[in-house]
Amino acid sequence: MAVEDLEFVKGFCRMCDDGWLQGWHERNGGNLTYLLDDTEVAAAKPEFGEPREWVNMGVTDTTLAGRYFLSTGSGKYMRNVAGDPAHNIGIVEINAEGSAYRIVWGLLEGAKPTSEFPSHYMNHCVRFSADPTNRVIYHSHTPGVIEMSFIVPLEDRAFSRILWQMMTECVVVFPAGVGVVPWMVPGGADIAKATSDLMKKYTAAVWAHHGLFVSGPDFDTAFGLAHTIEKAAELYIAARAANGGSDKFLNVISDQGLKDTCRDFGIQINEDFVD
Ligand code: 2HA
Ligand code: ZN
Repeated sequence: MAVEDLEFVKGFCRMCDDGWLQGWHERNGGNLTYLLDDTEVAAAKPEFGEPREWVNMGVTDTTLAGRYFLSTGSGKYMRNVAGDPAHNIGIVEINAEGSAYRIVWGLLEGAKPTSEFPSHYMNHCVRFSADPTNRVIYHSHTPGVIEMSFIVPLEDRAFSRILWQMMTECVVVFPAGVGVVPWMVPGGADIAKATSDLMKKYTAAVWAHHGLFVSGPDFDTAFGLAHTIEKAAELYIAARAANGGSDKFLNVISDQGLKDTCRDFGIQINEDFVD
C-alpha cells in the first residue's frame, strides 16, 4: 500500500489541514511530528527509498533512538500537505545514538524535516518518558495565545489560571496547567531544551509571541488540546476587551470551583496553581 494511504499518514494529513482551516498556519508556520509504532513501520517499510545521509540534530537523547517519525517539512506549508504528502512531509529514522536523523520516505526533491525537529525530538523523548502512550508533538501559531502573551505575566501559574478560568472544561483537559517559554529564537537547541524541561511537567507549552507546543497520544487528543487552549485564550482576549481592557472581571470561576470540577471528574489538579 502507498504510504499516503496508511491510516496514520491520513490522520497526520487531516490534522495539518485542520490546523490550516483554523488559521494557525500562515505561510510555513507550524509543524507536526508523529512517532510510528512497530506495526506502522512494518507497513511503510516496503515503500522506503534508499536512506539519505545522517543529519546531526544538535541534541542527543537515547530514549527514542532507532525509532521512526513522520514529520512536516522545513519551509513547507500546512495547507499543501494533504494535496501532496510526498513533497511536504516525510518519514525519518533516528540513529542508535539518538543524535541524528535520516530521511527514508517522502520529503522529495531535497526537502528536510521541520526546522523545529530538534525541539520535537526532545519533546517526544520527554513526553514518552512521562507517558509512554505519547505519540504526537504539534506546534501552531495560535493567534489568541500569541495575543495573550503580550498582556499577561509570562509565568506558568498565572498563564494556566487564566486559561482554566475562561472555560469550565479547561481544567479537565489540562489539569497540570501549561508551561510558558519566554521569547526565544526559534529552531535551535536552546528553545528545544527550554521547552522539553517544561514538558516534563506539562502536556503543553506556550511560546511567548510565537505560538503553542502540545503533545498527545493521538491526533485527536493533541489537536483537541491545542484547540481548547487557543479557544480559552481567545475568550480571554475578547472578554478583556469587552471589559474595557481591564482584567478585573465581575464574575469568575473560583479556585474552589476548579478544585470541585477536578474532584468530580476524578482527575488531579496541579495544587500549586490553586489557592
Ligand atoms: O515551521 O513555525 O517555529 C516554522 C515554524 C518555526
Ligand atoms: Zn513557529
